[in-house]
Amino acid sequence: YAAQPWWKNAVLYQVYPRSFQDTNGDGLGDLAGIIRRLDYLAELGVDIVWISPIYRSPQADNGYDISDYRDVDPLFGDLETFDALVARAHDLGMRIVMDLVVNHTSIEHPWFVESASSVDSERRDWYYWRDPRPGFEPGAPGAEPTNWESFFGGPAWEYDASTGQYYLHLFAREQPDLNWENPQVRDAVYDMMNWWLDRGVDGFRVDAIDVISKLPGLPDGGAPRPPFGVGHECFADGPRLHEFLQEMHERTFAHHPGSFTVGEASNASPETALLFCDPERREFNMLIQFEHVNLGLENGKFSPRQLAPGELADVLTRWQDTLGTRGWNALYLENHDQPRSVSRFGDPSLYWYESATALATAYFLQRGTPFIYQGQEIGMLGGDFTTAADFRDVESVSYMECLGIDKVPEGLAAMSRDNGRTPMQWDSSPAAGFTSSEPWIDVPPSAAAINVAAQIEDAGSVLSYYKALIEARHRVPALTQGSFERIDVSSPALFVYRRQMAGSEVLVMVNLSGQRHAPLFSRQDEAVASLPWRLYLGNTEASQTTTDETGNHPGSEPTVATPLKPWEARVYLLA
Ligand code: TEU
Ligand code: CA
Repeated sequence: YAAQPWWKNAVLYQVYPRSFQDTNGDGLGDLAGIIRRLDYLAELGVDIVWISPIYRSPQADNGYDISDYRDVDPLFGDLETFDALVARAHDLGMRIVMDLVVNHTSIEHPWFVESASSVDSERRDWYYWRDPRPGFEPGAPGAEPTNWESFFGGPAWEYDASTGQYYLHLFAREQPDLNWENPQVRDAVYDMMNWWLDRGVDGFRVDAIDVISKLPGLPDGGAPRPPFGVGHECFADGPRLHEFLQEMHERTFAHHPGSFTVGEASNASPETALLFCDPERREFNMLIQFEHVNLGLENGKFSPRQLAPGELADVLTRWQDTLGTRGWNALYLENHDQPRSVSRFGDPSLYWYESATALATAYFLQRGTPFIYQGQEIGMLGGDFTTAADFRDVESVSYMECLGIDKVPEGLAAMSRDNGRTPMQWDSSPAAGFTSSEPWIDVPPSAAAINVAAQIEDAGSVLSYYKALIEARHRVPALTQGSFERIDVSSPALFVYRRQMAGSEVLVMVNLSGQRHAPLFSRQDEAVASLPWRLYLGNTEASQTTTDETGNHPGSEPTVATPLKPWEARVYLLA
């Protein structure tokens, strides 16, 4: 086979440092905590660790508001500890990927402080400063330069009385947008990136990258497109976006061959995703897209509707088909911005184990690089948010402030980003082994039963199942290089797909519902169904997750025609 980039055969694990492992008893996770748990990650089989921002930051958005790109926040440790972390990870054969937040800085970044100091500041143009709308009292509602809404709700402009102008912030008001039109800004960003790459970092996950290029003239926006607000079309996928990304590649990654890059693009469709990840365009290796996690949010981010069976699988299939063999998918169900997948897409009360492992099987074996978010590998559930005081996230806190009530609406409790930010559940002690003191955010009650200590020795646990999936990705060539082909078995709840290449073939069958379903292969696919498949991995007792050294599965095996139990998952190899 043609030599392929290393990251196609890799599994990535995302660490949210604030919630991973505390070592100094301040209730906040830290770099020393990540170092302590690197063995756990290596043992799991992880190849890449993406660490959410650890740079110096006032923490208005948990580190996504950076005040010094070249230092570590004292909350997390220092540069020396970071270097030690990278070195230790490399010793264990893992790579370290940093979060790169360059659509905006913190208001405390010296660039912004200088920019805000006067309309004549040399750095005034490093950010977007505009006059109030003519005819309006400066600072009064309606005087914002455009009608754009911030991702976190409310206007995307903040008035600065001292210079009489507004600055743009697509996210929180503590996160002013950098002006990418200014070449000095871009130079400063690329210098900083090279500084980290030279230091030994293996790549970047590039935050909110599809909004760095704004429409010239900054016009008003039209109707909102939920879950996005007004003005989205004026800054998402802007006219110079790809020019900037190709320049970034040329100036940074091109000088660090083998570095890993994934962009985050909330606006991407499968068609536009190819613009970012087609290798010939030299931008990113892959893209974090949002279509599947935004399903059912047409009425707003905090008014989710029930998904119909098959909706999730249909979207994922479209991404597989459109990216095809040209692009490459970042495969994920969870991250620090999303609710826990079992809570959102599964059935935590009746089929916790089955739905956690079925969802895992459904996404993990597709064509692309699988991402695991900390705690997902043990089937962690969302938090328990009943009053406004339970929230920590800037987005949820300001949403509650706007509502002006104390009782938490169901949709917010279900969708709040804090669901993904509760402490990693290492054991069943009161703070889940995360800290020796009070954690910065509550540990959910489910931690008593769902934790690493309870699962690590158990071959039938969610954790062991993830381990088996990772092993499969490393062992079975078709899972990396094979084509993807969805097979219609006439039931929308059944997600059946085949991965295929010369000499290696896999059939994945997942029931994404709480009802039993029999697969009905079409005449055209009967030939596929009758191939000599042998069961390799599954989540029912009849298909225990353990296999012997030859990869063979002992015991009685369901055939591909056997009806699937609620949330049953099976993985077959061609004998
Ligand atoms: O997220 C950007 C993004 O587009 C969304 O996930 C956004 O957080 C969501 O729509 C709000 O509900 C990235 C980071 O992942 C996120 O944590 C940061 O808050 C954001 O950028 C700003 O840096
Ligand atoms: Ca700490």
